[in-house]
Amino acid sequence: PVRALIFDLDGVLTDTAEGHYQAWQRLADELGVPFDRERNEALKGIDRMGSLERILAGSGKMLTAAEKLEAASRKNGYYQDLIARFTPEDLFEGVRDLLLSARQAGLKLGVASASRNAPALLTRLGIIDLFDHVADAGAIPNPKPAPDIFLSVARALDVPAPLCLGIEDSMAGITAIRQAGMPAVGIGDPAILTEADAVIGHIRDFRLDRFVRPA
Ligand code: G16
Ligand code: MG
Repeated sequence: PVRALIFDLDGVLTDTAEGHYQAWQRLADELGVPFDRERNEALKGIDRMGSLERILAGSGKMLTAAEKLEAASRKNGYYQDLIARFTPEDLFEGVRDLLLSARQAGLKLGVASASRNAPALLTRLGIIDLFDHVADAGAIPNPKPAPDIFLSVARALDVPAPLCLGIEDSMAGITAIRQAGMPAVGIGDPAILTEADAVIGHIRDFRLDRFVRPA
């Protein structure tokens, strides 16, 4: 029986996946490198510098280390402008009820987001207190698709990995969950999230009684 739920944030609990996309698109346009929604799909769940490296790879554009830092921080500024006005209204439909009923059912709840903006965003969304643990993305050695972030949340929750259910919208994140030895629920398109054990279109369709059998 599942004893813990470990959620990704961006694209699972709220629509920041679109904000990340728009911020990268703006930066790519400024740098004059090719980028579009399809390329963005592979960036979901990938950390900030890793995303920039992927955008530059194959573009023919070379940046110095200092220029890369500046570009990554410029993207983060665009992104932060987009999420500055987020409130609890911006939670995806059903999220708050899901978290409350999961807690009531005695499940531990964690967040495994690659985003360094995650704690501030969870605070703005008014749900940070519903989680037993929120990963510190800056303190995790190997980013998604490595399993480290999910394993570190499982450890903090004191629940063995196979008894944690991971919930993700990105290919990199689903790979990370499976590598961690956890069952994975994908949010999005089953044709993209092929490694997930189950895929649903939206978090509002997450049914506790489907995914979490009673102990
Ligand atoms: C998220 C997004 C990624 C983003 C990463 C780092 O991961 O999916 O697009 O690049 O965080 O975010 P930041 O630049 O805010 O540190 P997740 O794991 O929440 O989907
Ligand atoms: Mg995500």
